[in-house]
Amino acid sequence: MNRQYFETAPPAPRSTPFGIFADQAGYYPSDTKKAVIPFECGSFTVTDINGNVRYSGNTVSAGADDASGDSVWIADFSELTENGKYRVHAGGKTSAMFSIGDDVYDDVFNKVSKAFYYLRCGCGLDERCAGVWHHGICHTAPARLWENRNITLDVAGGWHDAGDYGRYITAGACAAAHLLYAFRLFPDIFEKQELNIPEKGIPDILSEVRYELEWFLKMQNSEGGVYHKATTALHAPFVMPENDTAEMFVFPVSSMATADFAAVCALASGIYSFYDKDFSEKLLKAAEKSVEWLDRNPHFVGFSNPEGCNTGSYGERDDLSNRFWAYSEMFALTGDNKYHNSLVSALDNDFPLTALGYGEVGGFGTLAYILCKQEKDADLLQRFKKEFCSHAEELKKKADKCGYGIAMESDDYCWGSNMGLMAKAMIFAIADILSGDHTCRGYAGRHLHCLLGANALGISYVTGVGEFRCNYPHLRPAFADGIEECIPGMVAGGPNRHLSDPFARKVIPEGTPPMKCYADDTASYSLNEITIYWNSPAVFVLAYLCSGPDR
Ligand code: 9MR
Ligand code: ZN
Repeated sequence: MNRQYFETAPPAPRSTPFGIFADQAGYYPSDTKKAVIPFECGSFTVTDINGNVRYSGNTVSAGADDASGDSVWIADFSELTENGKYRVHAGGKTSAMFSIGDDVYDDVFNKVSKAFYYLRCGCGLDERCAGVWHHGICHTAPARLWENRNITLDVAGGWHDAGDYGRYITAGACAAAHLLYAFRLFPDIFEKQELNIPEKGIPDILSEVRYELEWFLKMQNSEGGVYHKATTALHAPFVMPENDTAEMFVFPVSSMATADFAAVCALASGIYSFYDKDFSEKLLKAAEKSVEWLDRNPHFVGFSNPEGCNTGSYGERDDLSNRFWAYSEMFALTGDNKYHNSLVSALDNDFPLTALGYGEVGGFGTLAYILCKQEKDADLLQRFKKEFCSHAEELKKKADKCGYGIAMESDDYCWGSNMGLMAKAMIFAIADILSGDHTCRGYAGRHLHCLLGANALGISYVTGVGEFRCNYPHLRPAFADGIEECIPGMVAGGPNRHLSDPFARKVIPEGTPPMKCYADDTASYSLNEITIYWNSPAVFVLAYLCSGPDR
């Protein structure tokens, strides 16, 4: 059983038994392979599973690292290319075990992809697909409109957002977009992937995303507006989803939700047209209807929690990038000039053009434009490509200054920092594809290495992956199921220097360096929750790395 959620005297966070930090999944044979050592030592060795030394070398100082507060030394064992299982040793310390081989990320790729199945709502999880983590049917009762309690509607389905059981359109749109663009850019890897989910016939990832999209379609009202979220009034207690029986509400329409909905339905319509014409057509019609709503409602319709509701709000200050994304996807799908005009007008406003998050979504819009087959404005196309490529160049400079080789600065360690980490790797992946600058691959890889253990706490932030890994995320079923091993493949939010919950403030001493502001404990929602849109960029990055040129 997990530790108690409500604690009076929280235990000190578990710390790694290892003193040298490497990617606990491992490295491809041809990769650059570097372990990070947070203490001075001259030489290091790498041993195989039998304890035989297979490589030795001298460490190189990488100086003081701001975010971790440590001075670090690098053990570069790139010359070791033979398949096997290894550990790095230096100064009497050792690393967790890792592999070198062509399949080192297959398991983690499958696990982070399968995580969405475990988060399905409105159904039970079958033992054949979910193993020990099976559970009963959840959240199928009709929901009530928050603003008109006489109206009930069926909004069953989709994925639970996170550690909570809420379902939110903008969050879902971001996750679905990461997965759909991953499929679009790296289809071969998904054609081969087997996730052991109930549906058959089309690539599993598309069945999984469709599960979310079917819920999306239920969230559109008759005028084309899209309800912002479906949640209970208050966050559920830490019970299994089938035991969360409080009344479900559907909250008012927002223009962000409506725009993101239109964008994702348009994007999906193009992709599913190769598999299911009727579904694709349905998505197109839904997208058109929501874009018409946007045209009729040019002003921002934001969202904040009404009195009496404490679930996620996903409020935004404006809907500029959301509208741009919607018009760009509609143009990409249809080639219709009216959408081109609208997307160009949307660019009169200022917003980041490479952001791939749940709030700022401009990067999805630029990607839609870059990748589509329609006749495009050559200058605009160039401008969008350049945005990604110069963003990657900026990130390279930051990464080269960091002891852990990543483009994360102290300020980047905020709530859900592992999403930022993966989003940076996505920029490198996209820049690689657009520019042919293959050095980007190594930079993307470093960000994955950090996620999987090459970080200042030596922890793998993915449940079920690595010898020392996160196992107690803020995730209701993982706590309530009574099973010691967490549901696998869940990406934890990660270090957050702002310590935004009471547990974090209790266990993390003031002045702790940003990269170390983390505790693997159920109680800490600002450090250790999981969400669909923290998993989805990891799927994208892994799809990219697993589809490398020599694989
Ligand atoms: O991911 C969100 C993070 O960026 C915000 O700082 C935080 C506080 O507003 O909320 C996070 O989103 C949560 C959402 O509101 C409800 N479901 C769980 C999400 C992850 O903690
Ligand atoms: Zn549910």
